[in-house]
Amino acid sequence: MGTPGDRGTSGRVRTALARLRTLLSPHPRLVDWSLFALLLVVLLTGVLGFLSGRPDEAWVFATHGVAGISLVAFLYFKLRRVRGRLAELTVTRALSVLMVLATVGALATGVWWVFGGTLDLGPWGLLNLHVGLGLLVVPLLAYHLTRRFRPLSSTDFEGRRTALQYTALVGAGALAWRLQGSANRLLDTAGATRRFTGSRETGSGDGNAFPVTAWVADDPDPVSVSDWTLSVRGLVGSPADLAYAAVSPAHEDRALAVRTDRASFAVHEDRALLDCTSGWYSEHDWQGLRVGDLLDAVGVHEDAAWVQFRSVTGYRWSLPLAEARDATLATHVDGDRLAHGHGFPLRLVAPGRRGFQWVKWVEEVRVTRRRDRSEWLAVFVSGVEE
Ligand SMILES: Nc1nc2c(c(=O)[nH]1)N[C@H]1C(S)=C(S)[C@@H](COP(=O)(O)O)O[C@H]1N2
Ligand SMILES: [Mo]
Repeated sequence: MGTPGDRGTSGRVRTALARLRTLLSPHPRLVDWSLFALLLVVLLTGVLGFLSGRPDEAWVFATHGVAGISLVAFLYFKLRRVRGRLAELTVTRALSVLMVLATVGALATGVWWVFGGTLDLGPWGLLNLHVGLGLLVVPLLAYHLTRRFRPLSSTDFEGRRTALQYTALVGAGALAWRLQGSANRLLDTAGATRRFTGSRETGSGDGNAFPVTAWVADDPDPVSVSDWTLSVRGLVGSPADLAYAAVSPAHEDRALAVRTDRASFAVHEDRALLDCTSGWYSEHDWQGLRVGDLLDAVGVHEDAAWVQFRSVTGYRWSLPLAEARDATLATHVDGDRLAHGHGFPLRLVAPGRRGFQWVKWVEEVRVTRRRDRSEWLAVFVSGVEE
């Protein structure tokens, strides 16, 4: 309802929007292939993001964001074209609908996260839901391709027009991605304190007061230092078993355990930032021993290339030898003894690596020639099988 004048205005706006859509919308098959390409980029950078945390890897997250936002326009063109097909619902179409829902859900949770949203799903949060929805797209997309694959042909391209359309659409995506940063600061949302990885700050510099996180199900009983030793094995000159007193700062726990015949180590301190893929980060001064000092004490074979850190739970991760030497096996955080949840008596501090690689409750350091591929599986199942 409204006056004839209103109708005139809204009519004109509608005509203008329709014209803009016609102007910007690529050939249908090109829309489909662009959607596929953008989904691939978003999925690959999403997975790669789990392994990225150093500032020079920021492009991974920028690409993820820009491609995600660009997806919206192509999704709109596509849905406008196919919405009539829903009248007759087949299994293939139902799965396509599910794929659209998962994609829109992943986009919505991603945007919500960027603007500071949170969600409490028991052990999981909003970012985990975002990842879950994204992963759900993978099999649905594979199935969709087997049913609906249509090759691109050169007639789908319209030269300059197509080039301009893509410049406008992806440019708009990049601009929107840039503007969200300013919008976040302006509105002062919880999203404004994000790192380039998307993680938000919590508990930095405050000892043990930061979240305790298990990747999936690792939840061992507290480790008693009287039953615990740090074993150094693999390609080393002289394998060693060290008591807590040998790896902890000299002023602490002298009476706790009989020293082995090894010299104890210089206290090493490193300020490093733990960035968990579930969306938080915390920066601390970690005290412990430098892995390089430990390796020097036992001697490393010439053909050693990897150092694996193994938890009492079976959880394990490897670092290349040179990087491992600079890592820390921490007994303390900000001068406080590590709490059980944070990995007492010993946890790996691997600067620049994502949190899941900072193995807690370390009981063995293993020097190897080749990387142990099974650790990928161990990260997921450790704690589950018990
Ligand atoms: N043994 C073991 N180490 C582990 C984990 C685990 O589940 N088991 N979780 C990892 C994950 S996902 C993160 S983010 C950090 C979290 O360390 P925090 O619990 O001290 O915050 O530890 C990592 N080290
Ligand atoms: Mo994590």
